[in-house]
Parts: sequence; structure tokens; C-alpha cells
Amino acid sequence: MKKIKTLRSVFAANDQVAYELRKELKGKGITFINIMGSPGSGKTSLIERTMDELKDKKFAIIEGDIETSIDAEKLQKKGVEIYQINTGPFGGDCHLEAAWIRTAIGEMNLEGVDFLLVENIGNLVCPAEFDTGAHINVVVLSVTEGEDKPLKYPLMFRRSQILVISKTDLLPYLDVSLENIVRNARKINKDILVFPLSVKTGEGVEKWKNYIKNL
Ligand SMILES: Nc1nc2c(ncn2[C@@H]2O[C@H](COP(=O)(O)OP(=O)(O)OP(=O)(O)O)[C@@H](O)[C@H]2O)c(=O)[nH]1
Ligand SMILES: [Mg+2]
Repeated sequence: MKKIKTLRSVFAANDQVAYELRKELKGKGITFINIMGSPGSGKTSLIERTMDELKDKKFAIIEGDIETSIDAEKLQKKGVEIYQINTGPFGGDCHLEAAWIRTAIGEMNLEGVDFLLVENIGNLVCPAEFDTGAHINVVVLSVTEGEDKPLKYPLMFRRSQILVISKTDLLPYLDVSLENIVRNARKINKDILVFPLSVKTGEGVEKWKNYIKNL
């Protein structure tokens, strides 16, 4: 019987593009950070704050959304090179793929850029399934999402090197402990680096900023 091609080949093709992209950007001295997390977890707010904190670094941004360019328009006000990928017209995929990033950067001016930040589509599952070509994967989990999310959505935490626990200013109003979120995340990925922070109060931002600055 003729072998039936499976989804494995789709991932293999994506992985090849991702591998080449990672190498190409490294050669240009650009660090590519893929920022993932649920809708509303605080990805755009983190990007905004990171750019505000590191004014001596040059950023380029790719915004992934199913519909609208609301986030891109917000970030564009900072005078940064920005590219919008909307998946809505192509079936509304809930993730970004390496080939789409490659197309985007082919149309962007990355001259002198230190960091390419990609805001992936708001989703705690699908974006983790596809290697975008990033050097670093970050998952942003807000405290309001609850302690159990690393256990319920493990792939995201397995694929991410960094966990940003956002909105820590809201902890006093919730039955959620930071320690339990970290413990659950480390059950899935014992090496994950954790940055609890609030862009509202600035708590924890200095540590995050220094980490990014020294990449
Ligand atoms: N209290 C508090 N609110 C925050 C913080 N960070 C973000 N928010 C709020 O959370 C909401 C969602 O933030 P966004 O940055 O838009 O979240 P997002 O992950 O980019 O959302 P999508 O792009 O729709 O997936 C906004 O109302 C922010 O003002 C924080 O540290 N503290
Ligand atoms: Mg956003």
C-alpha cells in the first residue's frame, strides 16, 4: 500500500524554514524572541514596556492576530518597524509559522535591529506547536489565569525557555499563589526561567529588562 503522508511532513517543512531563519538572523546579530500566551495575558503590554525600558536598543516587531491591527497600531506609535500578519483571510489559524515570519522579514527593514519581537496569536495551545525560528520562546501567563495552567497546557511551557508571570499587582485580589504557578511550571519544564512582573507598578521589570539587555 502506498504510504500516506501525515501531518509530520508539515512540521518537518516548517522546522527546516525555522532552522534556516534562526541561523540567518543570528548571522545578522538579531535576537528573535517569540512571545506567546493566552488572549489578554499581557503580551503587547510587555512588548511596549520592554521597548520603553531599552531605548538604546533597536526593535522590530511582527504582530500576529486573527483579525485587526489594533496591537500593531498601538506599537507603531513608538516609531518602530512593524509588520502585521492576519490569519483571518487564510482560515483564521491560531498560530504563526516560520514561512510567514520569513516572508514578513523579507519585507521589513531590519538594518541595525537588535531584537525582533514576534507577538504570536493569543492562544495557550497552537502557537507552541510550530517552531517560528525564534532563538527564545517566551510564554506570558497572567496571574488571573490561575495556578493550574502549566499542567493543563503543558506543551506551551515545555517549548518556552522563559515564563513571564504578568499582572502580579493583581495577586492581592486573587486566590492564586505565585509559588504554586512556578511549582506547576517547573513540573513541566524544570529549567524554565521565571520573571514575575507587573507593567502597571513596574515590580519585577528591572530583572526582565536586564535579562533582555544582556542576551
Ligand atoms: N493590572 C494589570 N493589567 C495589565 C498588566 N499588563 C497588561 N494588563 C492589562 O491586560 C489587558 C490585556 O493586555 P494586552 O497587553 O493587550 O494583552 P495581550 O496578551 O497582548 O492580548 P491579545 O493580543 O489580545 O492576545 C489590558 O487591559 C492591559 O492593560 C499588568 O501588569 N497589570
Ligand atoms: Mg496583544
